[in-house]
Amino acid sequence: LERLYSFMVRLRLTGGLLLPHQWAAIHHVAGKYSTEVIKITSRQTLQLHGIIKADIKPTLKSFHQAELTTIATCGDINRNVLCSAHPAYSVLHEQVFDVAKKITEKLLPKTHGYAEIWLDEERLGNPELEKDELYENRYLPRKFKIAIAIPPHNDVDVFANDIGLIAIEEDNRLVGFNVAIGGGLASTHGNPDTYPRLATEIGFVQGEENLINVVYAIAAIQRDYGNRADRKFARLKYTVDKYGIDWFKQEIEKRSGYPFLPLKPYQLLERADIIGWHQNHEGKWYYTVFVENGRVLDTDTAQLKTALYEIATKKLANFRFTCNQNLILSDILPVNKPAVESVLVQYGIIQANALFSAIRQRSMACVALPTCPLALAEAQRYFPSLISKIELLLANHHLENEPIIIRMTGCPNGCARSYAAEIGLIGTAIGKYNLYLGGDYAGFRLNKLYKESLDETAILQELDACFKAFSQFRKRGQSFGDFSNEYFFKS
Ligand code: SRM
Ligand code: SF4
Repeated sequence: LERLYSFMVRLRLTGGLLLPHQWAAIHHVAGKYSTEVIKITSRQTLQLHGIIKADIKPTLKSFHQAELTTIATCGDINRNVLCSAHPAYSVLHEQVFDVAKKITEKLLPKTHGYAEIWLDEERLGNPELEKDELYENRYLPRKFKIAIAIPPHNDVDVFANDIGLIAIEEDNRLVGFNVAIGGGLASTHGNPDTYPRLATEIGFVQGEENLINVVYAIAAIQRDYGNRADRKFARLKYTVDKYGIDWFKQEIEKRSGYPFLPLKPYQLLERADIIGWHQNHEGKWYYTVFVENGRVLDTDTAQLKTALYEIATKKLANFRFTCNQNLILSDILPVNKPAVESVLVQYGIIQANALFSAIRQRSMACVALPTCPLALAEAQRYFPSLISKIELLLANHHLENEPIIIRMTGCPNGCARSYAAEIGLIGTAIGKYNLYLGGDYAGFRLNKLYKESLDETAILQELDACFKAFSQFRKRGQSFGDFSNEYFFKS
């Protein structure tokens, strides 16, 4: 008798966009094969958990019928390419989204194995057809991540990626991208040689074709020079630090044939999703739903899963996922807005959204227990109740409207990007967390370790003291992250 193995599957969803029939398909697959909860991830896609081994193939086939795939969403390969999700932030949104799709295509593996194994397609039997110039026969040394931000929004946490691209707009035109390399967040407790790192900007690239060549060259350099002996040091950030930025930049220029131009100025101001109704440049509406830790399900107070299914089956909106694990119902024609509104009210979504505090709206936790095998502590199951207690502390110091970015992960891998938060909590053991402070609001600065291995009582005591100092000594308009960085880490 075989053990009852169960698995998680993750979709590849460039820029986090789903059409209504695809959401309906996922709704059915989740009901039939998984735990029924649909999880929006911190990389703008969806995961289903608890799929037993025998159901994997039917699951992937159902996805395929809905023109969806799970190819290369795990493993040592380019992962889901992120793209700013907010349709109203710029008229360039569609153009940038197309660039993200082209990068995805360029860096997809050429193997036919996925189709043969999971979709029962015929074996090609001709290795020539599967020749893969980028991945060759060895893939990359480690996972590889790319994100594109559209200023002034940094919802993608662009500098946390191996390659971060910042779209540059001049006179309402997309003129190119600033390129940053070497971001990555994981570290290992007790191993100071491992570290989180934000990507370093190296230059500006004009034109889409040049950009794709530059991105391809970076991946190829990592393939050739990345550490294949020790997986702990195999991410691009270590390759960049080992060989140096100057060498890396020259090597990209040599391989791509494109000399970088000087960096262009831009401003990143915001990482949070702005909950509620907004209108884009074409007059279409979109509604951003706060989905706590990305878990789409029905509760007593709000039946989000049912509401979304109804919106999908009536084809009232597209579905866009944000890197803050939230959902945007987008591309809503003005004539359909009342119908969407009525579904959202009927199932309690608009009422629930109105109650979320500023800090909760900016909170994010990773999956952690019980499904993540690497978790040392709870995260998404526990964080909501901790936030409720933190809300009370903030209210005591008259800080309840303070927009603080707070994130929790169950281990130092940083899947909810806890190292890039103003307050980061990183699990060390069951019920214990390291407390990090001092990241900035827009995502340009990592936080720093403030106190180690705290239980809940100690976390709340420490934060209470921090909020007290903040309310007394902050400079006018200073964010909590900037205050903490200055006040608690002055040497
Ligand atoms: Fe992650 C591994 C969940 C975003 C760094 N991550 C895992 C695994 C697959 C555990 C495993 O290897 O067995 C987790 C599955 C848990 C579960 O039960 O579902 C997992 N990671 C997640 C998600 C679902 C967290 C979430 O709650 O949203 C995110 C899925 C993203 C996606 O759609 O592809 C997720 N992971 C991230 C991020 C954030 C990001 O990419 O913006 C990071 C930090 C950035 C980075 O990569 O540096 C991240 N995950 C890791 C690492 C550490 C990588 C490293 O450099 O060492 C691991 C462990 C590993 O790769 O060995 C890991
Ligand atoms: Fe699992 Fe750690 Fe990632 Fe959380 S941060 S999902 S505990 S690997």
